[in-house]
Amino acid sequence: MLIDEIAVVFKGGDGGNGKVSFGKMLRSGPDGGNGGDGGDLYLEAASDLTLLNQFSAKDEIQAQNGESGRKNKMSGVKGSDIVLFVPFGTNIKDVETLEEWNLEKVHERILLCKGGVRGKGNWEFRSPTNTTPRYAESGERGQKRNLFLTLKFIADFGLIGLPNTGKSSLLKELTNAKPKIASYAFTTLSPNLGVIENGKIITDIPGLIEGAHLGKGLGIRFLKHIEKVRLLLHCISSDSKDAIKDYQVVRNELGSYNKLLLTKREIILLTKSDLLDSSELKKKLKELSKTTKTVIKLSIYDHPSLEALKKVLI
Ligand SMILES: Nc1nc2c(ncn2[C@@H]2O[C@H](COP(=O)(O)OP(=O)(O)OP(=O)(O)O)[C@@H](O)[C@H]2O)c(=O)[nH]1
Ligand SMILES: [Mg+2]
Repeated sequence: MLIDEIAVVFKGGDGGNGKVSFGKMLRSGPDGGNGGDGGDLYLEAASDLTLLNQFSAKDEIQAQNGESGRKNKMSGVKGSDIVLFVPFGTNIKDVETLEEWNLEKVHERILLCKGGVRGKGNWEFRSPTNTTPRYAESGERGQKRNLFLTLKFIADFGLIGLPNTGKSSLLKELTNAKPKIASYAFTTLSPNLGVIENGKIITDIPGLIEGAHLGKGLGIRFLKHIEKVRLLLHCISSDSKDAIKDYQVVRNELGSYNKLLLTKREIILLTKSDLLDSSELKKKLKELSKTTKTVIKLSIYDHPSLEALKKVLI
């Protein structure tokens, strides 16, 4: 499961309260210490695109609170800062203030929620006119933000197409990913990610069917993922009865969801080429050349064809 959009609540730690106390000896005066400052909450970009998944089961994440002040003028310990890692390319929006941040590069870090300032203990409030202050400050609350995190980019290459066209099989052959593969439709329920040799990321988008933009099959959730891919690898199976029709069905879904998807760069992959003899293959390739897109035939059982594709991608 790849989460690419999620609402979260993040918070800085609360400042610790100041202490009210007095020394044991008669007239030894106030000795309540200050609280500790609350910890700050930072976000840092990292290269793992699945990092937003960590927030799915959590209501609120916060940095550590500062401790309260103690007797003998001892300050409470400062709360620890927390650094949360999110994928690079994450857009962060505060849904109340509408402030916005973009973490574009790995290791880029922002301070998102400041910890609350500590409260002063009663020792700090002593004065010649008030030698026995019986009050102390409360620590400030840590800064709390309601946020919406969106991953703007998922992969360099997205394998798309009708169900069962061999998308996941290709991902498995080209990368170290281990997607589920089976001879029925909708084997893949959410995109898997893999890395090809040059560090580029490739993903298998779950199969699209006619009406996907209206919610049929796995619906628009994955059309949304396609928006976040740079180049489309449109898989059409060699055993298709009508390759052009298969192509058009998927293109129609893309266009009905968002016209801009049709302007994305695209290469057609004629998959499972081992199922046809060479004259049948030629015929299929000729049909598909009507699309004016680059068409590459391949099979997971034909190693050189996979190497050739890798070269094109790199
Ligand atoms: N003969 C042959 N079969 C293949 C090839 N590639 C994949 N298959 C088979 O085709 C079936 C579907 O493969 P998947 O990789 O699961 O297809 P998919 O497009 O990811 O399917 P969905 O996730 O359901 O959309 C499996 O039984 C594969 O073993 C190929 O190059 N040649
Ligand atoms: Mg699949």
